[in-house]
Amino acid sequence: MHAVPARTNARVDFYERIGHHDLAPLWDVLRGLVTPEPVTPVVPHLWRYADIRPFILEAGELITAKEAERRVLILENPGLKGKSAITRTLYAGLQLILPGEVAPAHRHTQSALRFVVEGSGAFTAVDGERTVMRPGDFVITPSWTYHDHGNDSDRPMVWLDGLDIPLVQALDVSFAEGYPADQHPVTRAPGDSLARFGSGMVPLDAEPARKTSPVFNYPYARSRDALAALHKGPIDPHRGLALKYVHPHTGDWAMPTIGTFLTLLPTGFVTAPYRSTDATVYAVVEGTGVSTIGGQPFAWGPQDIFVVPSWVDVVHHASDEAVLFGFSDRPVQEALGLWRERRGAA
Ligand code: GTQ
Repeated sequence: MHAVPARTNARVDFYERIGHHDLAPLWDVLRGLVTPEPVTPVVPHLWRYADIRPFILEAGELITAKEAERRVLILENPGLKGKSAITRTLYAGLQLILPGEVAPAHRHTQSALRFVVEGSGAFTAVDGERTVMRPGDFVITPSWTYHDHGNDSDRPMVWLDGLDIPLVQALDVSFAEGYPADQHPVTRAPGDSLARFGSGMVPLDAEPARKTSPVFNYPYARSRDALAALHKGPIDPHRGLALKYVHPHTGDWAMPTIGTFLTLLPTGFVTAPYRSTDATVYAVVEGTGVSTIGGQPFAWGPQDIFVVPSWVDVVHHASDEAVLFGFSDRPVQEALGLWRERRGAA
């Protein structure tokens, strides 16, 4: 691209005059709009669970889940302060449900995922089916489905929420409403969706597939077993052993706006440099290691969360066998023909 044209007095005077008519000169801003490569305000960042856990529990003393509607501490990217966003299109937060609490039923056009970080045995109900959540489970709340959360266990429960809030905001398509009661009636037995859609089989005369996977809990035990079984086979040098969560009808991503995957990195494994256009949030399930993001090292352990911006090289080094859950807006980029990756240094 050529250099920015000089801002001569005559030009600046012109810009000023046309500004009053809600006009602006493209040539003065073009190079910042159509950049040769992604330019992002998003910065790499890591939240150490041990550091933030006390604040999550403190929030539990300040407000009830019911009053808050959702008692969540937002993981705000330091490059996006005040924007309630972890990347330009995605939101992430840590939600706390104390024993006996209920987060009341509502629905919204934003899609949500839950990834259990601490505790076991709380449930989320989606469209009349409850699923009990265990650490490492990946749970989906599809767009416009009623959902409430509750905790019948005797321990606090914390999970990572991932939502497409900034994307929905950019498109101005947010709709939301409460349900008249705290909890939506339960109409199906726990495990119904998984049995119906999650065993490599789907109902013979299934209704037309929806955009979001009907399997709304992908239990960690199963995903972990799959990765363990692949351990002896070939490993992608840039990605480690990586499996994506899929929609049983289409084989495509489980959610239309958020792509999710689980990665195993064997002990001592160092990934080759990798970058992609989808800024990605990682939650550490098992193991310890260091991820170097744009040359900056971030040491992580279980329950930590970190974010890799768009088009920045990442190298993961697992000190011991590690499992990482990841999510990004890749399905959106792929659907629009925009997604790119680069394997290895330039
Ligand atoms: O659980 O429905 O973190 O509506 C943000 C918005 C969680 C939820 C969030 C939400 C929810």
